[in-house]
Formats: sequence, C-alpha cells, structure tokens
Amino acid sequence: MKNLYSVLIKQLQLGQADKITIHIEQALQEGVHYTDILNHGLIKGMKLIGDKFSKNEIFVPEVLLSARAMNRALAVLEPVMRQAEQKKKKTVVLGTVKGDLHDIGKNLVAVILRGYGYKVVDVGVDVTARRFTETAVQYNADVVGISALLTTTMPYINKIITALEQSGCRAVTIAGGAPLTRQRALELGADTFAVNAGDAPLAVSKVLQARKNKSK
Ligand code: B1M
Repeated sequence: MKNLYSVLIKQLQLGQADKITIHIEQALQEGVHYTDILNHGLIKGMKLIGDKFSKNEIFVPEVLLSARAMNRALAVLEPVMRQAEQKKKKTVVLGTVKGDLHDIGKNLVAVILRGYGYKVVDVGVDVTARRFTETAVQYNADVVGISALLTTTMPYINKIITALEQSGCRAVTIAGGAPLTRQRALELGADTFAVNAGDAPLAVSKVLQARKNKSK
C-alpha cells in the first residue's frame, strides 16, 4: 500500500493526469478507501509540490501540470464520496474569492463536505461578492464557504460577508486558505475557520449547532 501512495505522489509531481486517474480507479476497485488515497497520497503530494515551489525548486508550469493532475484525481474520487453520502443535509455555497484562481484546496473542501453529506454548490474561482450572495440566496444556503490563497485577496472575504449580511442571508460563513489564520478569518467577519479540508465539516457543524441551541 505504501508503494501505491508513493506512486500517486510521484505521478502528481510529474503532472501525469491520465496515469494518476487510472491508478486511482484501480486502487478503488481493489478496495482502498478514498480517504486513504486523499490523505496518504494526494494531500501529501500537493504539500510536497507546494514546498518545492516555495523553495524555487519547481516553477509555475510544473505546478500547473500537478494542479491539473490533482483536479483530475479529485474528479475520480468525487462520485465515490457521493455514493458514501447517506442523505443530503445542509447546503453549502463554496467558492474562491475575486482575483484568486487557486482552486485545489477549495475542491478538496467540496469533496470532504460532500462526503459528510452536505450539498455543495461550487461557484468556482474569482467569485465576486455579488455572485456569492445571489447564489446563497438562490439556494437558501445554510453555509457559505470562502477560500482565499493570496494575502492580497484575503481582505475580499470581508466584502463577501458584508454583502451577505446586507442581503439578509443568515448563512454561517467559513473561511480558509493557506495564508489565513483563525484570528484573521474572524477579524474579516467569518463565523469560523478551518486550517484544512478535514477540519471544515466539524468547524461548520459546531457553528450550526451553536446557532440551533441559541434559537431554542
Ligand atoms: Co499560487 N501562490 N500563485 N499558484 N500557489 C501560493 C498560494 C503561494 C503561497 C506560493 C508561494 O509564493 N510560496 C503564493 C501566495 C503568497 C501569499 O499571497 N501569501 C502564491 C502566489 C504568489 C501566486 C501567484 C501570484 C504567482 C504569480 O503569478 N506570480 C499566482 C496568483 C494567481 C491568482 O490566483 N490570481 C499564483 C498562481 C498559482 C497557479 C495557477 C500556478 C497554481 C494554482 C492552480 C490551481 O489552484 N488550480 C498555484 C499553486 C498550486 C500554488 C501552491 C504551490 C499550492 C496551492 C495548493 O493547491 N495547495 C501555493 C504554495 C503553498 O500553498 N505552499 C501557492 C494544496 C491545497 C490542498 O492546499 O490550497 O492551502 P490549500 O488548501 C488547504 C487549506 O488551505 C484549506 O484546506 C485545504 C486542504 O487541506 N483551505 C480551506 C483552503 N480553502 C479553504 C476553505 C475553507 C476551509 C479550508 O472553508 C471554506
């Protein structure tokens, strides 16, 4: 099994989108759990790529190839997670802020939330406050999830939350993304924060539960 994960990490690093999808399909057929593929293979692999990028050991073209392979890999896992889903509970509108094109972390958050039974409406990347708000109102969202990966795009989280409040939307807001801290997320008006995709469902459910208790 260790070999499976190191092969996935290698394929991610080489941006081998076709090979990685075939490999994941085989692993799933052999009974490997999707959470193991995510945690021991894909997330670990993206972290290594991020570290190499930060140290200038690899550059944007390589990262783009890896990002494409990662998104293809997530697309293979998604139906499996949907199947595991028992019943849809709450609706989450999820997107990456205006000016920001990073979507791998957001996509991972979507996969995990779906796995926990949330209905996720993914509004994509480079999303304006207006689009977040209109979609939240349209779907009567329980949760709005905002991803921001750049120091320069982080402040836009506050614009989105202000627009949601002005529209009368009462959705719980969660923000996340590499440069963000809990303190900064709360300063920007978010109800909660998650440092990684795995923590997002618990963070959201804590706030939803607290609201429910308050309204009793
Ligand atoms: Co960019 N990039 N990038 N990049 N990129 C970072 C973020 C950076 C830290 C790299 C660096 O310099 N060390 C840096 C930001 C610095 C800063 O502002 N503090 C940076 C920069 C500067 C840029 C550009 C400006 C580079 C340039 O063009 N000069 C440019 C901006 C483009 C734009 O958005 N307008 C840019 C472009 C790109 C690519 C297009 C090449 C590519 C994105 C491809 C894509 O997403 N489709 C890319 C990538 C891949 C990265 C790194 C290497 C990896 C990001 C990633 O996917 N990580 C990143 C370096 C790094 O993080 N070490 C970097 C894997 C992913 C699973 O983790 O996204 O952190 P992450 O998500 C995590 C958590 O943050 C959290 O959970 C996720 C899973 O555990 N999370 C949430 C995320 N969203 C959440 C939402 C939640 C809850 C948790 O609730 C809603």
